[in-house]
Amino acid sequence: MALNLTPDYFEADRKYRQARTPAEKLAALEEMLRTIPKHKASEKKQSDLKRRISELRQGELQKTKKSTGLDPYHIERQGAGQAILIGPPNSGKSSIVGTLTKAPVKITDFPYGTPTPVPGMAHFEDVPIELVDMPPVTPDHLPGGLVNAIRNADTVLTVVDLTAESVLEDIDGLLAALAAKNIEFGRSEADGEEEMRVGPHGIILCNKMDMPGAVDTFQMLKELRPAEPEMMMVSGRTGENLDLLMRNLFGLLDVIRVYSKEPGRPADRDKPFILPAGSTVQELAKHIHKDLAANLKYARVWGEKTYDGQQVHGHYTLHDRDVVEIHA
Ligand SMILES: Nc1nc2c(ncn2[C@@H]2O[C@H](COP(=O)(O)OP(=O)(O)O)[C@@H](O)[C@H]2O)c(=O)[nH]1
Ligand SMILES: [Mg+2]
Repeated sequence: MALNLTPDYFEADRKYRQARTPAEKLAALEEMLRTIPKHKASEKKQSDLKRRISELRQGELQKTKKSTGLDPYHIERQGAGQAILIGPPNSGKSSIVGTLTKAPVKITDFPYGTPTPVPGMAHFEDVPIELVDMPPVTPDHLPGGLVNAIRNADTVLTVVDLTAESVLEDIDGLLAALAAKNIEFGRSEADGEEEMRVGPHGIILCNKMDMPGAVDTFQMLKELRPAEPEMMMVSGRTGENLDLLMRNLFGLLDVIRVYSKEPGRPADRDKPFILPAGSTVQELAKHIHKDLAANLKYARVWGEKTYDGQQVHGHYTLHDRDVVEIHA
């Protein structure tokens, strides 16, 4: 049955996906609950929203209660999005973060080399994406703080070791433990073309593809496991396929980058503005400065979908890599 979601709902959903803080997430979720069409087909979705709202409120309450002592698992979000790496000891989480970022990770051949989260900044082209290396987890050991960090991430990378005998159980065990905490990565709630998502995206990173037999093991896992969540094979040691991983992380964020330019000057290519996919010229202007949005007259756009310097209105939808000259 179709959910017949409204533009207001999609707008709230978009805000939710872009929210950086629990307070912003809470506001967006409440808006989603307010705007979702109330009928039989959307009941499950409504109760999911209610559950997320109450979890977030709980989390905020806890925070005010224990104002002393920081949550060791909480890492401030930086960059265009945050991906956190979880998985059993020695699967290669620290190696992957170490290869992609300048973070001071510790790579060890003993199990508990990473006692606290270590964030680092990785890049897809000119887009910064934060990676967070986490202490090891097992299905029986998922600390509450870590579960919260997972809920607040954009993407969860579950890292497993292709040379471990237990690789299939490692994947299934961790996914089941997360599902028990209501964190599910598949598109199980997809309803026709209307994809529903309240939690983070998930990718399973099958690491150590450089080792003998690892590629065969990966093929076997592909045959045994469902298509979702997506599985990729990588090597934290040689770096193989990590470029693909970064491209995938960028794709999942569902953002565009645009460059601003001033009349008569070249575009500022150093630092893109990162905006939710579907953003308009008006939204870019608001992002730059609220006065600019109020005084916006028109803009000129250079990009794949326009002819050079094409004049557009505020409601023009921007595309990835557009160059925009705002006239106010
Ligand atoms: N061959 C191979 N070894 C790896 C790879 N990634 C990590 N390792 C080794 O696996 C062990 C554990 O790595 P580490 O990154 O500390 O794992 P973590 O406990 O998940 O953070 C170390 O001995 C690494 O050198 C990889 O892609 N290929
Ligand atoms: Mg580690």
